[in-house]
Parts: sequence; C-alpha cells; structure tokens
Amino acid sequence: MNMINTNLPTAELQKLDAAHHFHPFTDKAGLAAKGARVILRGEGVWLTDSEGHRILDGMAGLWCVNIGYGRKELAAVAARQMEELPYYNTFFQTTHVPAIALAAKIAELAPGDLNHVFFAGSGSEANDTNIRLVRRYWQVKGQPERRTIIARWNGYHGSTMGGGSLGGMKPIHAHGGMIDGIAHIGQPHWWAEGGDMTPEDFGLMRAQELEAKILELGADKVAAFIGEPVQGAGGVVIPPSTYWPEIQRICNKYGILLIADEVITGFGRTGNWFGSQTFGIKPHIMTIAKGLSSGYQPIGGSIVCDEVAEVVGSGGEFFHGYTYSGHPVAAAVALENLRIMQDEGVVEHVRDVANPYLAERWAALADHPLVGEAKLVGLMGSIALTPDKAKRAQFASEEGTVGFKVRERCFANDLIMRHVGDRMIISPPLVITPAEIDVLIERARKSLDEGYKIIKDEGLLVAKAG
Ligand code: PXG
Repeated sequence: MNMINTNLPTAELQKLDAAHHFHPFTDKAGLAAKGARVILRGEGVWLTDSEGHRILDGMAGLWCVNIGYGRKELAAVAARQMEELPYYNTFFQTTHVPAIALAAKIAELAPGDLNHVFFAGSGSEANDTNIRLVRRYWQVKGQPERRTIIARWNGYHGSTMGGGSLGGMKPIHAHGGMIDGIAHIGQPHWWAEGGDMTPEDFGLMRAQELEAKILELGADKVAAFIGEPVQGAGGVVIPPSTYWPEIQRICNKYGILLIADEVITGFGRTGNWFGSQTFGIKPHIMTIAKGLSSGYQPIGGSIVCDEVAEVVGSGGEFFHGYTYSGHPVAAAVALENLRIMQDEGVVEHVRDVANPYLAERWAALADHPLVGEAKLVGLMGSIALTPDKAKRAQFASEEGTVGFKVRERCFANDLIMRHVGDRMIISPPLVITPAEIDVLIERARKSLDEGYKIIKDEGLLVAKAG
C-alpha cells in the first residue's frame, strides 16, 4: 500500500496495522489480537471511524485539536507554504519569515517578559531543550554545580529520555532508566493522597516538599523546578489554591528557575491564553506544543524570559537545536491557528460560554453513585470513580480496572472520554458548543450508568481496605 487507501475494509487495515505499525504506549500483542480503531476524518468536535461511527472527541485528539477538526484555512496555508518554501533550517545564522512571524506572535501572547522562543518539533523535545537551557544558564552564571531539576511524581513531560526523566511516571522510568540530575517531590493530588487534611493545607504541604528537597540537595545544586499548571496525563489533577503561590514563593526565595510546562494548558485550555495566568504563576520558561498548532502540524517550543535568554545568549554558541526547529510549514500553520483563535475569540468562548456551561453539567455528575468528585478548569475535567464517596475510597481491584470498564462503555457510546487509573478525563476541542456539551454529558452519564451496572454485577464495587 503506497497510497492512502481508505476504501480497504476495516479488518484489512487492522491486519496491516498490526503487522507493521508499532504504536506508542500500546501493548502490541494485545492490540494485534483486538484490532485498532481506524479514524478516517474529523469535522469540528466530531470524528468518523471506518465503521461509520460518529464519535464526539472529548479529548481533542491528545489534548491538542483546540480549534477542532477540518479547518480548511490551515490546509490552505500549509499548501501555500509548501509551494513557496517547504523547508529551510534556522541554524547557521539563517532565518525565514514563518519562524520570525510565529516567534513574534508567541512573544506578544505570552505574559510578562517571556519574549524569546526556541522552537522544537514536540513537547518532549522542548523539555529536552529546557534541561540543557537551564543547566547552560547556571554554567554561564559561573555556578555549573547547579544542574538538578526538581519535578513531581505523576507529572508528565514527554517520553524522550529527558522528558521521561522529568516526568514522574515510574513505568516510563522502568523502561530504559532515567538521565541524571532529576529529583521528584509529591504531587498536589488531594483526592487521592490528601487523607484527612483540607485541600488547602494539603496543597501547602505538597508545595513545601519543594523547599525540603532544595535543602536536602543544597540550594547551590538546584537549577530549576518544572511543573504542569494542571497535571494532564496524570489524571487532570487541579491543584488546591494554596499550591502554586507557595511554589512560586520557594522558587523566588532560592533563586531557582521556574518552568511551567504549558503543553496542555497553553493556548486557551484553562480559559486564559496560558495556565500560568489562571494560576498566577510567573515562570522563567514555558514549554509549549499541542494547541500551538491545534495539532495540525507537529511543533513545540520553549518561551524564554529576557534574563535567561540574555545570560545564555552571552555565553557564545548554545550547542542545541533540531533539524525542524521553526519548520516553515509548521510555523505557518501555527500562525494561522493563532490568527483564527484571536479573530474568532476562542479563548473568550472557553471563558465566557463553554466553561460556565460545562462546569454546571460536569459538577452535576457528582450525584452519580460511581462518582466521588467532578472537577473542571476551563475545558479540562476529571471524575474520580469510587466505591465510597464519603471515604474517598479506592477500589479493591487493581487500579484502572474500573476506569477501563467505564472507558469501554464510552467508546461503545461514541464518546472519547479517557481513563487514567480510576479517573475519567476530558479535554474537548475549545470550540465545543453548548449543544455539543449536552451530547457529551448525555453520553458520559449513559456510560457511567452502564459501567456502574457492570461493575456491580462483576462484584467490583468494593473498597480497598484501609
Ligand atoms: N508536557 C506535557 C505537559 C504533556 O502533556 C508533553 C510534555 C510531551 O509532548 P509530546 O508532543 O512530545 O508528546 C506532553 C504530552 C496522555 C498523553 O496519555 C499525554 C501527552 C502525550 C501523549 C499521551 O494523556 N502529553
């Protein structure tokens, strides 16, 4: 098959897929036995698969298709750019118009003095850039010992060796190890780990782990702290209100660089252009990707503040970069995506229309017998499934067993709502309308009802001891 042939029967596509396509984060043998779902096309918040199902994409692809599928303006810009200049690099004292224009636009949108953009092809690459950038910063400042980066358990920063090491996902560390000079502290996940504390006290306590870790390592050894304003892949963990102000205070106190990983929270997801604005964070560096191009092209980057850019820039050549840093087609498409977001008021739509409408309906799901809490910020939400709400109990079954069963019902009901362990998560395209939110909620409730029945019938509605 050397052309894209969508007329092949599903079973044949699945067979070829199983034979030759090695999927990310997938049990290869398990998928081969079952067959992958084949997605053919998208329009707005809707996907169509090879069996003709019309699926509401409650995850915006992988948290990225912020302006929705099928925007022809982006295809037109890509075609035009490919004809004019499909590729040129930004090494060797060279530049091109799409990279210039996109960097300037990002600097205009980013808060404060985040004025300098180092481009990458993805969020993982951008975080690898950040590791080298903050270590180089301290070298140029004459403190080369300052190289450890502190991150959080259950954070996600990508799956390259650098990004995977910054992330706090033990199964990723287990496959191939970690790079050196990374340390982890606890996450601000009150529902799962807060015990008898109030969310505010717990948030403060978790933030203070940063100070304890800095003192343990020695402040003169610590380069930076990195965190997602809201943990996405970790299960949409919205931190208590006390958390980020305390993290900021500690970073300021010890002069530690603060990196906000905005790969998911950037470009409107939380109802502001950046999650840092929603949570009052003032980072030195932001990691961006995903919503930058609404996923229409692979592009990411690091937005760097004046001081860090000046220091690193004063140290001679910075030995870092990617063939596709500032790729002209990706940059042109990202620029058009941002133009649409601004012209159509997509961030305002999230803040003034979609979030208020969804917030009310999402919160109402907490009435469901299987649901402990239903949280939402902007258009990223999570539901904690539990056998006992009052105790915030976990299930006795292996973590994720129940979540997987509910996700299977979502798939059967043509809703993409993911599970992370026993949490259900959503992150729909930012352009979702109130009528589409009604469909999302209706399908989510139906899936929870069906899942609840299955879980009861299978004897899984049992709390873990302790
Ligand atoms: N940082 C954050 C906060 C992310 O969410 C990355 C970095 C890495 O970006 P790239 O473009 O290299 O993938 C991400 C990516 C999931 C899932 O299962 C989440 C991501 C990627 C793949 C799966 O929720 N986030």
